[in-house]
Amino acid sequence: MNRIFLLFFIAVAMSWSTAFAEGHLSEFPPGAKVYIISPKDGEVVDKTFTVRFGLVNMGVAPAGVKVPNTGHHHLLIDLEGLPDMEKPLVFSENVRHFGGGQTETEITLAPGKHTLRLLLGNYVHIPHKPPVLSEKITVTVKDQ
Ligand SMILES: [Cu+2]
Repeated sequence: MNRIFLLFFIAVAMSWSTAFAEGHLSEFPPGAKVYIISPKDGEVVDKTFTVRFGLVNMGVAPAGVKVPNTGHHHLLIDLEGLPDMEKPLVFSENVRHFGGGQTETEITLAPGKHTLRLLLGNYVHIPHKPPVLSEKITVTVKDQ
């Protein structure tokens, strides 16, 4: 009985979140492009370094603010594959939100190779359709 109730609950929760996402999708603004200004692909960086976010043909708006052709940055760190592009992005160490409208951040990573990628999300953290996604770059953090 409990299991059936749980499955029912999951089904309701899933349909709710799909319906929620459908009502909150934002279209890809014409000519939009997001990219990492620095570091450059292949760069060797200190343990703590600054990542600068570049955005073309779109504006940055804080999370919660619904303005056409805007969004806020998400930094994908060492993320395998891509998140679900039709749902609000999760908050994690690998998916960092800049809901304040920040255009750069300082991060600290362990020595070795890491991948970085930017993904724009709209006012409810859902990627645009199609997504405004940067190239994935690889940096090497110095061993000290
Ligand atoms: Cu977000």
